[in-house]
Amino acid sequence: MNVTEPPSPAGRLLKAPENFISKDGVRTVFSQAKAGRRDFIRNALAAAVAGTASTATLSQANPVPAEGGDPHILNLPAHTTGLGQGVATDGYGAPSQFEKNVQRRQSPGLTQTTQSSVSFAPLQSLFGIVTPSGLHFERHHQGWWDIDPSKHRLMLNGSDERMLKRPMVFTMDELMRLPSVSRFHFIECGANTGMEWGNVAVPTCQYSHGMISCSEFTGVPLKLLLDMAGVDVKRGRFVLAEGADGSSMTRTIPMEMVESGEVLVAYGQNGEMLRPENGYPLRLVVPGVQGVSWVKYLRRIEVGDMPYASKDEAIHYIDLMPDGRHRQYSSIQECKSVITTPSGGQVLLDKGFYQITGLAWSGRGKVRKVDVSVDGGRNWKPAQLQGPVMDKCLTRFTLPWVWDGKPALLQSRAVDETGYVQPTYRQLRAVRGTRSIYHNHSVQTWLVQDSGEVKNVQLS
Ligand SMILES: Nc1nc2c(c(=O)[nH]1)N[C@H]1C(S)=C(S)[C@@H](COP(=O)(O)O)O[C@H]1N2
Ligand SMILES: [Mo]
Repeated sequence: MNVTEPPSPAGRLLKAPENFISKDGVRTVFSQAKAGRRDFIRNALAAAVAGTASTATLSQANPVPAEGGDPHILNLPAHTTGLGQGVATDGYGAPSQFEKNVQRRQSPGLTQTTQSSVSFAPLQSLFGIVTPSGLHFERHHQGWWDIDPSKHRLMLNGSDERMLKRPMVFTMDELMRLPSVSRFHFIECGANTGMEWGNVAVPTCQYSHGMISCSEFTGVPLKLLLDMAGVDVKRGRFVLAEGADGSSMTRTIPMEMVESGEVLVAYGQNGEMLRPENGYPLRLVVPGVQGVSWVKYLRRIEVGDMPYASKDEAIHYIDLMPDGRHRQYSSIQECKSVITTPSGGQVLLDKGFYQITGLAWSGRGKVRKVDVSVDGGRNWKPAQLQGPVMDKCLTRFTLPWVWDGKPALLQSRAVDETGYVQPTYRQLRAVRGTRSIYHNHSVQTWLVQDSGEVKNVQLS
């Protein structure tokens, strides 16, 4: 990798692009400083060193008004002089037409299929920690269904009658009258960032990290249902979760996770019912565990005394180790983070002040700390964590930064409450090799080129 590449032929990209959001869904980072305003840069630099951006510094980020006045202010637009649109009489609200390029997308690096496929969430265009439901990533092994909730059933049984005394069947109505909880959690596919194992640098963080989303889920703790059905947790140390779609999705969940009360039989997502793509009307929520265990269209839970070795845990979702053996049941998503702005595909239009921001998470608890480097990991600065910092949930971090116009290598490194530190590629590959697909949680590097274009690179 070469950090001193010559300036791009187009030279500096000082002109604002036509669209607020580019066609490929990348929100361009606009420069906030005008060339020549050295005092601004100096103040911003001081603030960045101090780790905060003072109001005085930021107030200087205003562009100098155009000569003769800004026509967008001086000429009253139709929306100021005319009558706006009426309130909704029916129908479901939709985003602004100007945001239409913010979409879930299929990766250019993967075979374009529909039913057994993935669509990635546009992380680079999102704020805070909650993923809007219409932008939640999708992973279907056999396509999605919009199942009639009045016909959907959840069955509970034991692998024999000693595991569970009273096999039960619930309708949606019966489930929804039970005590429920609402909790914020991330869901990450075990294959997220999988392509990068082989040193394939996909262009944007949508494709490198977009198989993660975060929602407020509402549902009934599975523990409550199993207690109603008379589970014997001394014998029944595992449950099998089964979906109602044609993928025969079945996964083993250890009973201690269920006993903790964290595993939910969920029907709610971000204040409304689950979206069909995300398992409507019922899905399992298994906080901290890879997405495949969050069985959608959940129709059956069986209690048993050993792991089930189903196809999606015996031959899929296993990690190929350097010695040629496979690691199974490695389901917890380890501590990981990614800078979402500036990130691959974005363009910094001028040197000066930018807020670096990104997401951090851990399947083992809360994020304790995130450090950010702008020189490829030589020096680190602690980022600010935006509250609330929640258990097994995305955490937003920020760091003020003044770009000096020279190539920079941006990285983030998260530490969770167990003290676990997100590894570099070198550290991860030393243990896991290079031929895995799943569970890549390495530090990600974005190269800011002197043209302002940001590119995905790997440091060896
Ligand atoms: N029934 C069923 N459940 C499923 C799947 C599926 O194909 N069918 N895909 C799994 C995988 S691999 C992942 S990563 C998550 C994706 O959830 P999402 O589509 O809501 O993002 O659902 C899991 N649960
Ligand atoms: Mo997945």
